[in-house]
Amino acid sequence: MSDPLHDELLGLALDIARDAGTMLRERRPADLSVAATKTSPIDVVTEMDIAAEELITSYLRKHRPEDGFLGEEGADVEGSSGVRWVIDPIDGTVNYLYDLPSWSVSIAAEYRGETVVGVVAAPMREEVYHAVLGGGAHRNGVPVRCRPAPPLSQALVGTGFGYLAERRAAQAEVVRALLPRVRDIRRGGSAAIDLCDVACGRLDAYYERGLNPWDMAAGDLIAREAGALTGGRPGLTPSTELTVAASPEVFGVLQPLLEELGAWHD
Ligand code: LIP
Repeated sequence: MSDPLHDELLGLALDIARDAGTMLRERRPADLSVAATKTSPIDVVTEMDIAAEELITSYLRKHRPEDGFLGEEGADVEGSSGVRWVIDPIDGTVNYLYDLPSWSVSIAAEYRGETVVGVVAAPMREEVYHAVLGGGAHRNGVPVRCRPAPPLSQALVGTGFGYLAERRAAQAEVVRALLPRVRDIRRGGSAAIDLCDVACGRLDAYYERGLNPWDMAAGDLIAREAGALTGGRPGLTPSTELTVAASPEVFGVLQPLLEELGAWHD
């Protein structure tokens, strides 16, 4: 039996993720440039990231004025309803800047600290992924499940890299050691899409060090509701230190290997 609060939060998230995705796709300036940088000269923000976050937070605040917000581009409001929205207005900003198609709008809703709704819109794929806690994962409204597990040597593994040279050097060493032990590596550029690809069986696994809450909040729930396991270092939940998502059998082999390879530190 569905929860009326979850249903309301899902409806709002689906509506505004789709609208923001349409705005980003149809109004992307041909001469889009970098508006600002954050942790390094390659950690960029565009005017469209800022515009999309404003569009999303304004819509949600209009419908649920007592909720809290955490957004990549600065939204940080303590609410009083128990609900907090965790928003990445463009996940895959560098791809969006270069007009590459792998970017998404990621919106999660937490209730009393637990993610209960996750929505990821991938406009250039014409796909919207969603999950409600306990309600399964969906792509364009159709249920999805993670891929039956292959041996690690036949696993297609997604990953990503940070914006600081020292961290990228350490991450390259992990990939160097991992690559001969798996089918192949994919680096898509949007953690939210990578997590949804695990949910849909398009990746056997995904891992990354350095993600922010807004990168992973929605995709983590979608992956788990599709039957994947997610975590960080052994015994820990996904975090900035390390995020791992995979079908259970692949997860059971990959997580200890990433621990051995030091994927959790620079
Ligand atoms: C991106 C992540 C991606 C990571 C990039 C970047 P952003 O988020 O989704 O997985 O590898 O470095 O952090 O910054 O585009 O919202």
